[in-house]
Amino acid sequence: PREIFLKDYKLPDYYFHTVNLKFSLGEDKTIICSEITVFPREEGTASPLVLDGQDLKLLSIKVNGEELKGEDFHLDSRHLTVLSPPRSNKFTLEIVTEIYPQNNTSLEGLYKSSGNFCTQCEAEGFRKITFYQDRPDIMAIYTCRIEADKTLYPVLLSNGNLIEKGDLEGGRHYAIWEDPFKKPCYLFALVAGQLESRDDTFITRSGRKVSLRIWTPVQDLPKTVHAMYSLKAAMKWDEDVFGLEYDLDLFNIVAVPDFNMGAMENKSLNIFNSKLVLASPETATDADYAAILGVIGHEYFHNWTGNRVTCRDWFQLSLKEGLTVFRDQEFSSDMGSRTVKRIADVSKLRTYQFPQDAGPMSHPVRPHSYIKMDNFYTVTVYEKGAEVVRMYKTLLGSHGFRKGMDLYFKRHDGQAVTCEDFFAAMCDANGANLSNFLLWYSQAGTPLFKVTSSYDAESKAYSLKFSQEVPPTPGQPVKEPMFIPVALGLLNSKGKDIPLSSVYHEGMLQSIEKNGEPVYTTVLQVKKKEEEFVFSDISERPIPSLLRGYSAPVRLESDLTDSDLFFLLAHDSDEFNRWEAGQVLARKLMLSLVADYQQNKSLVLNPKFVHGIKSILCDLSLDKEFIAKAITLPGEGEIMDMMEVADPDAVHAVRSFIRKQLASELKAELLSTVQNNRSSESYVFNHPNMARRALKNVALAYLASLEDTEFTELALHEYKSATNLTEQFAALAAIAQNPGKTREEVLGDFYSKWQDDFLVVNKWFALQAMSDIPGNVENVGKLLKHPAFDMRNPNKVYSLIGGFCGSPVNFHAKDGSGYKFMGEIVVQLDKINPRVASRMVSAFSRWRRYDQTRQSLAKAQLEMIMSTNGLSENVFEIASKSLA
Ligand code: BAL
Ligand code: ZN
Repeated sequence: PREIFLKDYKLPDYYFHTVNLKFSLGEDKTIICSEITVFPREEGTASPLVLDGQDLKLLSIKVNGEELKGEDFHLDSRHLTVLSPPRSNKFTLEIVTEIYPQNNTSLEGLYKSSGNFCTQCEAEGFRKITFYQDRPDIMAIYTCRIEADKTLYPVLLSNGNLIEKGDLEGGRHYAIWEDPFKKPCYLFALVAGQLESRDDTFITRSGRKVSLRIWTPVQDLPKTVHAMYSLKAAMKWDEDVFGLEYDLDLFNIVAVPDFNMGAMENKSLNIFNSKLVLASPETATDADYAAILGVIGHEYFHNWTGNRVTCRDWFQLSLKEGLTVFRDQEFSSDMGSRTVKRIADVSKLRTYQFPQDAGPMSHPVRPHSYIKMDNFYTVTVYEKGAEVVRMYKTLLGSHGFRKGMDLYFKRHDGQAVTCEDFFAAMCDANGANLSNFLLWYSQAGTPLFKVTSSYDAESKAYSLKFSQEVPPTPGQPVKEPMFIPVALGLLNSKGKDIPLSSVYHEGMLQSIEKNGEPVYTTVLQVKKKEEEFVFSDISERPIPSLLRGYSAPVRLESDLTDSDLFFLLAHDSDEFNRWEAGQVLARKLMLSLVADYQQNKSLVLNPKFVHGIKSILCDLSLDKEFIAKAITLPGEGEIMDMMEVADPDAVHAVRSFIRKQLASELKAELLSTVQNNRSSESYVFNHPNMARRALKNVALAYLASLEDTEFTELALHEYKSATNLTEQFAALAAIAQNPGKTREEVLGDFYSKWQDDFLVVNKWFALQAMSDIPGNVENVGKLLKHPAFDMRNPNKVYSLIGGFCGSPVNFHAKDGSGYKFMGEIVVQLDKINPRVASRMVSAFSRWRRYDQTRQSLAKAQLEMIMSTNGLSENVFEIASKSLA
């Protein structure tokens, strides 16, 4: 397989102006006629025109109406090359291809899902539809004519506006769509099938009426209410916050059950994985409702950040994804609780991105190379990329950030651009010099950021010394210091923020006042390997609240004592840092208990920690979802990530021990938390209700961990009396923690209740797959044969097989059973859907983090995968880099 490098980027020799596509959809084959107007970048060029194409049957190729002969072009398994295109300033290219969507299990290009036709072109799926320059800097105006059987496919959709439709002979019909905005081919979409729509309208701020349609099979239409609410909320929010208005008269969303990703932002025809559209209180949890809101927002926001302004090449993916994730995070924050959303996003970063950044697949936010672009739709490009965008906002302020965004659109609307263009717009709009900030795009690895403090009572000076180190990552042994924005406050002994007006830095006194007033949070700019800031006139030793709101994606190590941390947990005005203080304490505690466990010492829980958790649990002034987050221990993965040699058994034992201990000591408080947070009212999706349910569910899970009949009965009662899935599923999960008859009965009951709803059944698969019950691999093996399971459906694979990797004790079972199971699945899956298979093989990538026995068992599976005949490039890239 060939590796592609950012440094090799070249402008295309030819651009495309208009693209006229005609699809004739059939049961055995689909014929596509493509007519393209081509113009050379430099007039008179003699370069051949190289088109991408994969799994296509070429039926004919014409240039300016003349059929090309064999010697005029070259065809291989990946390219079609027109050897001597006309040396005119414009010519037409007509290509006819034949494809077989009904056999396309990769779910890239044109394929069938539940009998309907649909497409997925990002990143490089368009080349499975027709020969094309499949790269995002080729932007053209598209027209699309779709022809199909009218009974089987009554609905025919593509991008833009419907300009014509009609009936044809033989029970067929057609529709012609025209998209007035130029776009790269990855944003092309087509849908044909038996679908019905929920219709609504949105009046834009300039008074234009936009028709909104959400398409699903008829029986699912009642479950699209929340998706429509989310879409309208997103459209309004983008107008209010960024001044961005929708630009066409129609916006379509289609939900399909078979989809590799969450959703896709095709121009005016978003295609979604059903699980991110369909919701009802009985069949979707609060987490699903929140995910739908966020992802509907995300795809809609791409209309400006991605579609109107797109990426020059795929290395720039974070230009649109990091920015759009940041936008969807902000949207969800504004619609719910900002602190809780920030906690959730930072937890995700720590749980998934930090380990990626510390392993063999570590890559910068803008990767330098790839074998298969599909492998770079990662938490680094998305979530760390969003943190990079957030840092611009932290440094420039809300107003400055908005000015930067306005300039970005003004300069680049209709263009395919780079991360430097975004950076330049941010700097130029603000007259800012962000010197080495661009390193965030090019250097991989999570910076280790150390802070030490000292206070001199005599001079009333408080000093903070920062030092940073970016660890080596594959291909990048030596790193430069990063630009780290440190949002900071200082607390006095009463727990109040000290007003800050100036700071000494490099021998200069810098004012940090705003409009002549002191501030309570300032943003220090740390750019060197070592740097000191000194605050004067501080009348007592303060407690620093560092990296407020998590102002930079770094691993912070500070000299704060446990008592400082308890103090911050109780008093910090920055709610995020209150939570963070609790997490730092919990991480320290867990790591020290893990050491005890490994030395066969008996485990004892620090009473101060129990007391800290108790005071949070009982603090009625706090937001309930904040409490739920604050009393939840860091995940096992997060703790393993901090260990020299990851020990899944020890970490699991310790986390379970602390949970049980807390449950036992806080039994009464937890029980009243469950009792006081019941509600007989019908389901409402809003923050207070979600917060109430979240807290109740966390408390119930703690109690059920005690394996006490009283609490099993309580969980059973909650299961039976629940009127929504959020509470019912949480009760099921609480019961399912403990092996036994009740577990089996309730799991059976749940399946029989929901067997006809595939999305709920996926949750049932995932719950069992993620279980920590010893030897669970056998159970998961049985579930693979369950009639509801299907390896061709990505959601089912992510639930059952992805879910299994979510249980460190079982995936990393010392006998190698988890690895063997996964190795075999990856090989099987790769033949069906390489993109999904490569996500699964990623579970192995950090095998070197474990002990010798586990290392050799995992390595053997990776080698077995590598030796498989016909391995996809997707899996090859991950497996080979993991072994390197
Ligand atoms: N562009 C792929 C799906 C998404 O991130 O929106
Ligand atoms: Zn996106």
